[in-house]
Amino acid sequence: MIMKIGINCFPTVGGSGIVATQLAIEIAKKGYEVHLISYDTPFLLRTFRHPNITLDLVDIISYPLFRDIGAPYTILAASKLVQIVKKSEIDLMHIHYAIPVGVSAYLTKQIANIPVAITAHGSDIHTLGIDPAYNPIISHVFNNVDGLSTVSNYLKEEMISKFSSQREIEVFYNPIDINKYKKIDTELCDFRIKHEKNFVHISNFRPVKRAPFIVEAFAEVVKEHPDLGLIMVGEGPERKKCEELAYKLGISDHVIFQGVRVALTAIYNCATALLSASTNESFGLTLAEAMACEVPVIAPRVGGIPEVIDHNENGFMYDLEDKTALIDYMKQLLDDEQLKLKFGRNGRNKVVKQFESSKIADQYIAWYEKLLE
Ligand code: GMT
Repeated sequence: MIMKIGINCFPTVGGSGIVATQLAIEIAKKGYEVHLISYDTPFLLRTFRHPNITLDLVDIISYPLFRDIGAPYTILAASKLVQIVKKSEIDLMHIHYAIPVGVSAYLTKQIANIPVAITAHGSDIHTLGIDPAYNPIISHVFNNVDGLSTVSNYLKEEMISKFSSQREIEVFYNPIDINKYKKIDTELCDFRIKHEKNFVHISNFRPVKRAPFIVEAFAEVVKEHPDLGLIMVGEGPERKKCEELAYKLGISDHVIFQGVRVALTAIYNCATALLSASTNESFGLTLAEAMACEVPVIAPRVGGIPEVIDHNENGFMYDLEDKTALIDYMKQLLDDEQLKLKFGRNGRNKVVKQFESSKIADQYIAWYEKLLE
């Protein structure tokens, strides 16, 4: 049966929007009709078009009375979802990130009588979702939609414990496009012209990413490796703090801020390792993207990261506050090219086996079919 699927996501560069759009692309390639719904063009669709994907934008209608609270997005999104279900005869609506559009999806189910599935991604559970300001409503939504899924076993356990959900919850890991994220020749890479070896950090610089911790660790390593760079990709609240810290530590010449970038493959390929310092990470999309490029990864042993990194096989994990361990692992990978190559190969193999986007899309499709039975 060829289904018509509505997929709602955030359009921004954050993980849930990338995952939702990658899924939309994969199922469109498999012949399904996809309606992608967001309030702006999702990041991946800015450079990709497919005839089976229709983009529907939520109308953001403001009003002077809403000045202090913002436009009521939950209602605006619900109205758009209901319109699309009716106009395009959608079979199933799939929502990515539970807040606030999980509530819009719940309303859509009541109004348009359509099966609704929600995929929880991370902060919608472990940060916002547990807050009493959101928890009762999101719990109710979770208990009254047709399907729930999430991106790691870690987050599934959080959903069960924090939302007292008795529902079945599927786990689908983040899909990685292994044709886009792969090893490439970086002989001519600009970054390598500046510094022969580089570490890379990619994030939205929110406090949960603890980017300053990376700058501090790098400052120690660069003392022994003067021809070393740190490429910081992304934008967010702590970027300025990182720039100031790099200046204070006297390493500004070594730390390169790139802002938000579309083409990440070349940047990953310049890395001795991808560095993460997140205090929590339900999966860690960029870790898997780097692994697909045969780049080792170093990250804290938190959240769903142990489901992505196999310690000492494709990367290293360290205890959250253990900066000495992070520094030591960075040095090991700088000093041992064979170790770096081995971790890289193992990482790619793991991604191909477990996170390859077409395979993950098949898992979602099987789930949709089950929900529509
Ligand atoms: O930025 C987003 O869109 C969501 C973000 C979050 O804060 O929840 O990312 C989450 O979803 C990604 C895709 O499933 C995961 O790879 C990230 O690990 C996860 N982030 C966190 O848990 C902090």
